[in-house]
Amino acid sequence: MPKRSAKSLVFDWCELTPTDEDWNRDPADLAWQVLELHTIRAFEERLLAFKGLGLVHGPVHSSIGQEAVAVGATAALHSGDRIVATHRAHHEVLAQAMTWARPSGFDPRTDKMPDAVQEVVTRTLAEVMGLAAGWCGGRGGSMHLHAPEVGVLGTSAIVAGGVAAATGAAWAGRYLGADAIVVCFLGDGAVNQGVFHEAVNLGALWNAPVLYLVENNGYAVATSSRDGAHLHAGLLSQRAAAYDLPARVVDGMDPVAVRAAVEDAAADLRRGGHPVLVEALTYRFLHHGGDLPGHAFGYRDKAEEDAWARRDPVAGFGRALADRGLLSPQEQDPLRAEAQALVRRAVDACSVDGREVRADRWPDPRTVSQGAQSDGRELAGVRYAPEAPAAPTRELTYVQAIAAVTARRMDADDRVIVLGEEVGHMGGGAYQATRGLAERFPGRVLDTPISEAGFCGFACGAAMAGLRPVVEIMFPDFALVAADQLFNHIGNLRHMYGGRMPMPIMCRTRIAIGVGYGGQHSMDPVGLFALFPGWRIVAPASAYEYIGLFNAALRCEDPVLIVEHQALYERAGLVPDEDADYLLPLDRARVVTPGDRVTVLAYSAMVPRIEALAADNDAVELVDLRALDPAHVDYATIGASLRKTGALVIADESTRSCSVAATIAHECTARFFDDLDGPVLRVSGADAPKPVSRVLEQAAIPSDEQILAAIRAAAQREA
Ligand SMILES: Cc1ncc(C[n+]2csc(CCOP(=O)(O)OP(=O)(O)O)c2C)c(N)n1
Ligand SMILES: [Mg+2]
Repeated sequence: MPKRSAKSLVFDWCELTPTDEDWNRDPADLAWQVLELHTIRAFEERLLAFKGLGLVHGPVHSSIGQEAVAVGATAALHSGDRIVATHRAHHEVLAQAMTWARPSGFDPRTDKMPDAVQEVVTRTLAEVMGLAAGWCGGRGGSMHLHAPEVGVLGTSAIVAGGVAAATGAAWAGRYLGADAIVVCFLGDGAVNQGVFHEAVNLGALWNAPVLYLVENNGYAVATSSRDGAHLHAGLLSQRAAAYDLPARVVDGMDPVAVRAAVEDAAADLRRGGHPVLVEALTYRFLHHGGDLPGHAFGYRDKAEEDAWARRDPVAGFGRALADRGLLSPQEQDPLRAEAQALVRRAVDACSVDGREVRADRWPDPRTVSQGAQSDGRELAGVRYAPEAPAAPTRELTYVQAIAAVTARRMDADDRVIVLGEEVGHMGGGAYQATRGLAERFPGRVLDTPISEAGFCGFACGAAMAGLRPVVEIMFPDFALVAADQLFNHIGNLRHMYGGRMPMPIMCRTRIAIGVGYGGQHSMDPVGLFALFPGWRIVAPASAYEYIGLFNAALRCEDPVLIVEHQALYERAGLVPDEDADYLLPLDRARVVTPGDRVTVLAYSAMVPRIEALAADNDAVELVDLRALDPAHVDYATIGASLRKTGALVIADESTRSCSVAATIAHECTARFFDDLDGPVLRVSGADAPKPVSRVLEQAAIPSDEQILAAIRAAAQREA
């Protein structure tokens, strides 16, 4: 039997209880907290009634019982501090928004309620009801709230979905010189999600000023967090030990305790300390959603609920204030009345007598798709470069162009950071695409742990906080590991949050088809990303195009996927000798070679390949699609070509069922039916993962003969 060492790990863990000093606050602040607690309670009660009357479309996850966590935590924040929260966040959004709207020194006992406070309550109610005046124009509803003007970065309905973004936003804030922190609220259920661990690790590694506030309300739907059913560790807060972060446990039914704990942790963060995990012990009074108690569903009993009800945070705070002689019941009554009036006025603004939605408050159905992508104003007026480099020129390989243009943009704009696996190591990554950047831009090239969901989500938060992250996904297949962050978040948020939030992330990835990497490293990601309307997609086929499209992409306020290809990396091409800032449009195809009998659409490495194959064939008009997201495929250029040729072949290497060519073929048939003399022909990869065996991999991508046969068939009008 091996001998065990006497060493043991020490973990900075403690419970925090408030002292008399923590109660010794400005009476106006205590009165404000009473007002907030009652406002949240009245708001939630009204929402549940509205749900019953059909005035709320979608779930209502009420925060009744948990108000003290929100009120205590936001009371500890400074102006400029922001929050990220979850599907259950009405209390946090209201508390944060009201706190931001509160004029300094405002005393709710004596001063007239400012319009700004009323407005945040009304906008929150309007959003939950799906109305135009809501924070997100009614698109987000209860679970997807975004109110940057009052310090709410965003809430996510994906359990743990916002933890990485909170971490990235906190890091970005410090990078940009702010003294602010981010409080990331999450539930007890969220600590079992992989992205929680990835994000907390990044926060710890890179010292992001983020406070992870776990609102342990005892349950994730019907699964208890206190009976060992989904948490093997006896203590939830033990999770912090794995990342060597301090953990604090506090009574979440007491706003004074929560405020003291958050203030303590925040002070540490502001001094440059590590992230902190605070676990607030609280209780969800009702079932997961709706107005029934949990015991109605059999997973807990009434005795347990009654015991917690005796610790009601709203009533309890009121009693404690009275017992301590700080605020008498007579002084609290008008505060409760004022809270109810705030909610009543919000109800009047959104409904007719609380019975039906005011018809003129709905958003215009014609705006349903607006804002899924930017309207392009950030690129308006740009003078694009010609399709070929102007002399004098020099030669650069494709991969050298990647490093050169990234360096150029980092030089010009401090907001540009680079992150990904090995981007700084080995001189510049496994393929030298980030060569020299780490040495030249210390602190801005972040070698990430292998945690795609964590670092993509981190980039999402950094972009929301004002940076322009360039993320390298080593192989496109790994995008699936980060799919929730890339698609549910990065690709969706702009639209879901009302269409006004820029999401300037660039994601670089390289197709590695043809080098024997097999079924988990050989993806063409275009078809996948094209499923999500927030993403723009470009595939530069030469060094010259790479620089021009990269420059445009970094000016664009949408997430842009730049698709590279292993087969292009060592290809040399001409680029301008001096101008490294030229732009090429993100929505235009390029006619590579003119022809008169058949249009061939291709992108990335298929472009030079088909160009060589059809070099002597005057019939072929080869068009490099270049822009591949459905909103920006250049149908004008394709249509002009088809009017000339009357026949269409689309060629790509993707697995056939994952290929964007299906969508493009459909669009071309619908738009240009009269110009087509025959069916659109597709040449694509086999409908199978790419195998490793050299002969099988070759069989899985279109052969020269297949491409030429399709061109011949189309040219001869034989399907
Ligand atoms: C990734 C993901 N899985 C499952 C769900 C469905 N779901 C919504 S809330 C929830 C429970 C979350 O529990 P917890 O994190 O403790 O938050 P609470 O509801 O208690 O506030 C579940 C399973 C989801 N929204 N997202
Ligand atoms: Mg919970």
